[in-house]
Amino acid sequence: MKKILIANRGEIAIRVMKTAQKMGIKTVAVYSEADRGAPHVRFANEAVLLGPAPSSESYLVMEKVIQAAKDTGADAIHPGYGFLSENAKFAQLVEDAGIVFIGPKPHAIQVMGNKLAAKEAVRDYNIPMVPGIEEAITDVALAEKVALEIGFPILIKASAGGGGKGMRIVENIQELPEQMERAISEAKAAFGDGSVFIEKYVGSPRHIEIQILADTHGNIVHLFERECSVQRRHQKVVEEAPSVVLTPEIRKTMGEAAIKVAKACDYVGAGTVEFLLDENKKFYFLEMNTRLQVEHPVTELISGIDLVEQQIKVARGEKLAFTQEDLSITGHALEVRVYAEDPLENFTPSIGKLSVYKLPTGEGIRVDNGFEEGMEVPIYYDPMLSKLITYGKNREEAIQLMIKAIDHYKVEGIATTLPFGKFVCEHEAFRSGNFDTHFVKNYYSPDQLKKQYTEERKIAALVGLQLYLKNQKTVKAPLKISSNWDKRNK
Ligand code: MV4
Repeated sequence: MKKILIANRGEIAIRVMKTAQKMGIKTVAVYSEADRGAPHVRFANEAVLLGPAPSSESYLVMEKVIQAAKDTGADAIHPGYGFLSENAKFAQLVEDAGIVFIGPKPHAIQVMGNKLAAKEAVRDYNIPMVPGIEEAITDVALAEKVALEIGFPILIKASAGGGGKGMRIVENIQELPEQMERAISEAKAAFGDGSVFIEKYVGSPRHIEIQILADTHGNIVHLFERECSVQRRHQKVVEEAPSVVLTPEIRKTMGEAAIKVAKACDYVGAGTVEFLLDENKKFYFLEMNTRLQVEHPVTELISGIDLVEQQIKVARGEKLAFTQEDLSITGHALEVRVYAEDPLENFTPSIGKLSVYKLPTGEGIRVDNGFEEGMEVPIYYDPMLSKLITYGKNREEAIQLMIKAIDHYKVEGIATTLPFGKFVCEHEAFRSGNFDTHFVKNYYSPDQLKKQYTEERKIAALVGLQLYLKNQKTVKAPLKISSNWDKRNK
């Protein structure tokens, strides 16, 4: 493998290129008209213009991406996350073109892209799943029977959905017919597939996912968990590894369950198995993400494994160079996603120019960034600017370092979610580890954030006053000295 085309933009394109560079592999960037001046274009050895700004005319056009690889002689394509990364047809087209797709086989993408197909695939592997039905349901009478069996509240989920899209909580039997009808028509409209199924609703779960890595020789390992419970409307905000709630025993059984899920779909490469963990620390398989995830850096830091390097090695047909026993957790890592969104204005996208953009640096601080000072934030794509990641000996150290790093991250011209990240890191529920997927809903409001600003201003004023008083004292001293000096020189 001599040259990799990265079918993505922003921080993840640069992240992948860095590892390719380290491995002595050349890189090809692709870009849209809106991204002509983007850092990922300059970071690559070569770059190919795909088309107009909208991703539907550039980053999502499979034929253009594959043609760009052919034109530049790239022998592999890394899809990053989002865009074409979980498109089975794209993976197939890449393979058909004689190019290596750095990711799983189309079959695994296809199976895991459909929740019911995923449940069916793992059926014989003894994986804990939330009580419910494993087939698409259209008949209201049957739904009522199932719901009464498993008990309310229940959750209706779209089979083609994922990441929380197309879900509906149903509290009682009276609501069921109407909610089901709505769920079906929504699923049809959103995914072109009206299949829905029913699960018992787990009220206060934590979202914990396991990173796995599989080679083409049948070896599969897990790289422990990431805790992703702090999210807002299915958008993760803060992630960490390890999770404060997992005991070594649960970690081991969850890890083994994740490996079985990977086996069930003949998985190859880096993937993530999502679980819910309920208040009794029982875990349930939710879905599998067949790509490198945004939050992969926290796993890299605690495991010491470069996941992109492993993806490339697996794609080259190499055997994993380590076994499960070789892997262990060292330290604690946190990630705060930095979005160009205003936390005081209901997280609406904040558009404009990054008139000031300065990243924090230092030991234990990693910033996976895709932007630079003077750039406009394009409105066409995901508004994530970067990921701020800290690593410490323990959780407290990682949190303290994160708060410091947020303070040293200077952005002017647009609003970002950095203050929101700090709010989370300073919150008692987060610090104690006693939180679930309802953290943001339960504790966050713009007023809370404003209160934090006011507190900070008060402290800043007090520090300022103290400095002023101290300076008055020190100002007196040199005056004396200078008068002495004066005398001596007279
Ligand atoms: C659930 C659930 C409760 N009970 N399933 C949301 C994303 C998708 N992967 C599955 N999700 C959920 N499935 C049952 N049976 C609660 C969620 C859920 C959630 C899961 C992970 C992270 C954040 C979440 C926020 C709301 C709901």
